[in-house]
Amino acid sequence: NLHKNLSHLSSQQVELAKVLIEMGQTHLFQHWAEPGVDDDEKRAFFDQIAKLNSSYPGGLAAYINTARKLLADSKAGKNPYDGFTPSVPSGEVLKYGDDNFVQFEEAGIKDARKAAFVLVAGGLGERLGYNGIKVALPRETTTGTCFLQHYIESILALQEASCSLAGGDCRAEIPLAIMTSDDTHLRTLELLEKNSYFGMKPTQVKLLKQEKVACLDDNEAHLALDPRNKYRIQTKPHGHGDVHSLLYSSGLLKIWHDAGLRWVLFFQDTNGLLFKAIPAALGVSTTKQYHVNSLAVPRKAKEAIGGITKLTHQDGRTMVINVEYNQLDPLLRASGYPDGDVNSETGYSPFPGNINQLIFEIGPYLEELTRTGGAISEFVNPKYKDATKTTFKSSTRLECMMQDYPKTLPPTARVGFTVMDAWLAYAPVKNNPEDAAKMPKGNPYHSATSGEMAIYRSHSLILREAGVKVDDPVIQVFNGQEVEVWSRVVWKPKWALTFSEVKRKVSGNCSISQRSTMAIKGSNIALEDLSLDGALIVEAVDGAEVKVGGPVQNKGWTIENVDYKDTSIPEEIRIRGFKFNKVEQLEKTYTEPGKYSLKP
Ligand code: UGB
Repeated sequence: NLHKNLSHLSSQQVELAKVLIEMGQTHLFQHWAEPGVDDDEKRAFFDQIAKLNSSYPGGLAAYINTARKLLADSKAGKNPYDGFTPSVPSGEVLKYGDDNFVQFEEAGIKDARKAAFVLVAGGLGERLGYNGIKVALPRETTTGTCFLQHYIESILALQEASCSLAGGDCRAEIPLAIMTSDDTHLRTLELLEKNSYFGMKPTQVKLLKQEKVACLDDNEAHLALDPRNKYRIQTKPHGHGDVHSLLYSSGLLKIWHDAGLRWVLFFQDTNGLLFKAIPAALGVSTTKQYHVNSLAVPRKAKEAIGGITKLTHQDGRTMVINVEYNQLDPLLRASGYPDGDVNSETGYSPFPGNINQLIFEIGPYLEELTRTGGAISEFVNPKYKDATKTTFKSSTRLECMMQDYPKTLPPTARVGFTVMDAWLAYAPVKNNPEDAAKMPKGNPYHSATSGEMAIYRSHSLILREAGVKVDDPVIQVFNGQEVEVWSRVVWKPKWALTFSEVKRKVSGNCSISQRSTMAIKGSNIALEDLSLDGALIVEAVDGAEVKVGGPVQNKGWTIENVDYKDTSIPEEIRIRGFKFNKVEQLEKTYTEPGKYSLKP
């Protein structure tokens, strides 16, 4: 059939057909109609093949070869960690607010103007089951700011703070790249455009769309035809590891490097606390000159985040790398830890939890990607029909994870990690209410409920550390999850990015009661002898200097339970299990520059 069709194909199509035939993929053409029939479909088939070929480092041939090798290893039951012994690694463990932490924060802010940020946001968030894109979800519902807005405002605040530390004469624009996929691309672009890029210059933001990869039908890596269209290959997502090849093939990494940037910081779609940890983590990278620095938090055994592990090979090689949550327990059991992944006497697993916030030094990173073409270590996870492992229940594909990048680095590479408290650094929104409520007691829910409550806890604890008397939280249950409810305190990133900045803006005897809400939206708002029992919302333009103090008392905002099954309530609210009733508040907005005092 193909031969009959060949004379009708362009030279580029013939080349692609040859690659497929050489790679044992003739089955793709067996059902082809006579020349002249289905020609549009045949053209579309080759367009798809061309795309699959160009978007994978080394092309389709490399993809099929790797797939055959990994499928053979999987069939033979080969352990990817064969020959390696795991042990607990040592890294930089930071304590919020101490001198060391403050110094790292300052070093981080100083170098932030030489950083570029990369948000991986191509995932659909199947575990969460939310209908929209995850970056459009409110990070908290006191202000309703969505994740993407918060991320952009944090980057802009870093840019401003870093430039003023450099004497104010720098014109740095910290770039933001967002990896999207067919599932998220248009909606991400629309969110940005509808909101004028949340204050960032549109040229500062680059969207890089990841492509899906070809599915595989069997151990010989025969490409799977789409069951809905015999002229298409079935495709599935390849994973967040695509970010490396995209930064390389788009030329963006080289542009950043040539512009004198030194750091690239990767982050995920729904961690509302992340930017509290960025200054200090970047400070660790600059001070220790780490080529790779992963952020980690204490991890409960079996929590669905990877464990940072030191792996020592029989041949002497060692590496410090993330071992994904589903592999850590079997690896430990197979190598001298008969109980597997269990909590130690500290109540946590001895292996710190990877939160996939990675900081790379651009120079060595670009060098490595130039060597590898952006390809990183992959894996395959076929679901076999039976123990013979000869047929699959459904087609499979190769996958990759961005944190596996260090796997191919030489032993001379400086790879480290930084552990911070989870209350400060990590509050992802990954699980739907039903699954979250089933979490073993003591394990984090990682839900919309816990994600929002963690924001209030973090802000309350930071204020406490800065000397504010913040009441203890109360325990409440929302959507079947028991959470600590702290005072609902939030501030814009430009108010304070670091602990020193918070301390500069808080003075005298300040106190906040548990039932209170406080939102600070402006950079020059100082709290002086403030005693808050109710709700206080202060907004000020840059240039307006506001002192807020004295007793503020009103009925405040109350919290009402809502059920996640109640579809009369918008999805982004009901997945939290609560909403605020704005009964009474003191709300003040300063729109003109000047000096003001807000003292009721
Ligand atoms: N993502 C993409 O951009 N493209 C894809 O193809 C897939 C995902 P998940 P996962 O910190 O909590 C990771 O699904 O993969 C984006 C780490 O592997 O939320 O189960 C997606 O949009 C794990 O070690 O997480 O687990 C999202 O932003 C641990 O660190 C991000 O990739 C865990 O995250 C992560 O995707 C964690």
